[in-house]
Amino acid sequence: MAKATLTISSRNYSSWSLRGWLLCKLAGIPFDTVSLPVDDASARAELLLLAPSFLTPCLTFDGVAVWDTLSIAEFLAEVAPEAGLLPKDRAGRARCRSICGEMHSGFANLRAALPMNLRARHPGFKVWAGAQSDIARITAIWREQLAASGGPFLFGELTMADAMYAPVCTRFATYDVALDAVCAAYRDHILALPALREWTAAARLEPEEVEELDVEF
Ligand SMILES: N[C@@H](CCC(=O)N[C@@H](CS)C(=O)NCC(=O)O)C(=O)O
Repeated sequence: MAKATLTISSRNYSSWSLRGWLLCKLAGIPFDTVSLPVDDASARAELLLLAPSFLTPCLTFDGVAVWDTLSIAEFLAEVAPEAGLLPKDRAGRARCRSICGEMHSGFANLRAALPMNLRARHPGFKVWAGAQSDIARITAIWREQLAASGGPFLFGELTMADAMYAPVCTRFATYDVALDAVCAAYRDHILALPALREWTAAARLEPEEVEELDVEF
């Protein structure tokens, strides 16, 4: 199989980079990771030329550039169908795509109020009402899926949906969001994934604080 390259941004702050990287891991493809330096504007600009959107993540595979995380997920499901990024049955695939789409295009309040920050911990964090309704919707999706599939992941086995919601699990841990037992168990399953642990360990080695990323990502 052709070797792919995934261009990513900060491991600590960039939730889309985390999703793209987890998707590559779940797909089981060989890939190199290129990180944009957070403190070198010209190097960032040069690397971002790889991504027509100037956003990360961007995957290059066999001469093909794929950007935007949902497109990367679909591309990888095509390249590595045996990896099970999408459920086997058509109804399951439709649900999985809908749930991924909801994450990709929605939950703006949650993203703004609880930015991903893997190194941080905010016990007793006060979540305002706008973000609460996003949390209510996300946990409703999780409860429904876990009841239907029997868990431990949203569709039983790991799929692209779990990669899409993984940064939500880290946010729930960072901001001490209270969850019922079912959702807490799901969060913990995701946080215990070896790939997520590997990413988080690398995030801890990044520069201590990038203030602007705290609000933008
Ligand atoms: N819709 C895009 C969003 C990607 C995005 O917003 N990426 C952020 C990082 S999380 C980015 O590239 N920001 C500009 C930069 O890092 O210079 C996707 O799904 O991939």
